[in-house]
Amino acid sequence: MHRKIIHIDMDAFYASVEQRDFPEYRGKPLIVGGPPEGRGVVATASYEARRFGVRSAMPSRKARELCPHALFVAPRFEVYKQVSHRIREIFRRYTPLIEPLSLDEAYLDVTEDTQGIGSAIEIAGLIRKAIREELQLTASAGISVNKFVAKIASDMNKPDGMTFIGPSRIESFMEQLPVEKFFGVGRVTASKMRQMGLYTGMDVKKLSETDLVRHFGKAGQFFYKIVRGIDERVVKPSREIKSISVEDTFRHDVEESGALLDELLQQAERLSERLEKRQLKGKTLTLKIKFSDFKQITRSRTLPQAVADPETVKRVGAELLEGLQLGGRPVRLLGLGISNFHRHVIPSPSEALPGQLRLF
Ligand code: DCP
Ligand code: MG
Repeated sequence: MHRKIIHIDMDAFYASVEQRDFPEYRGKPLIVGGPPEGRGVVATASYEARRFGVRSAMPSRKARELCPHALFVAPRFEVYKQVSHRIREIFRRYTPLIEPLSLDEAYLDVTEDTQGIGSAIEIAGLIRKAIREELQLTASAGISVNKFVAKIASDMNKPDGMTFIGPSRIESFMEQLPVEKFFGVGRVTASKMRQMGLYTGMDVKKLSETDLVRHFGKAGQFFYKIVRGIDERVVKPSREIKSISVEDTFRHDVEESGALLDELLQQAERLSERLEKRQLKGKTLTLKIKFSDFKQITRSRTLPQAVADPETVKRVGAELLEGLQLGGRPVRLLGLGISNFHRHVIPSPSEALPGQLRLF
């Protein structure tokens, strides 16, 4: 049973966002990065500038030599981050298994077709369409049965393209692949490989696993497998924070309502601090209480607006506590949490259509 992995990578990401937001940059060689007068470097360049040889990480001074009429603009990271969140929301419509590699790039495991779309190629197409229509940006996609091949594939028809490499093509694809494209092969390893006469996957395939490990250490094991089209690395979803809470188990049970309120107000302070540190705001506040007999209750309130400030957290927390009418019942644990940070678009299990994809 093969997995279905999609790798999505935005085209000339920062530059495309700038060209989207400022029509006067469209169709022009645009460089996002440090100014050419200083010692800055190019973060990225529009495809119009790439024609002149301008590349990411190149000194801006050199970029201006190559393309004297290029426009230089400073990056707006906050905007790129927001766009990145919007892209991830689109991904989530099709799978919860998303592993972002950077703001503009992610692996998706769509083996389980939660929406009943039918094929991974179609899913990739729908994602690219949504990105184009909702964000006015283009993305390229690679589709295959593992991460390695999907990632290389997404680069093959850039910009605004899509490449599918199915199971039957993987081995021949890997055989012709230059070793420089291997995952984790830096310049040092690549030149060592060339010295050994290893230029393509086919060359590497002729070596035994023992030989590869002798020459390249642990990476040798990976090379042995990858030239045979085997990459078992799973798509690891980034753990998104769903809630933040603080709680305390008291050394002695607390019965007095004033003392309990004091504890709660302290917790509200701590909770608010943690939220602000992470720059999060949430709509739902939850109070949790465990009694001396270990029975536990929670009470939540959802506010019309997301909050993080200590005053609101204290006020709502105190109201929740008051509403409980504890009447001196001994409390062993008190906790306060906040959740509901932003709207999720993952379909609930009842809406999701279970089932497997037909083979691509
Ligand atoms: N980036 C950067 N410095 C680098 C490489 C990239 O600041 N050395 C930033 C700018 C890019 C973004 O990360 O827009 C995404 O990197 P990519 O390598 O995916 O490059 P692009 O998306 O710009 O272009 P491509 O169309 O080749 O994906
Ligand atoms: Mg990109």
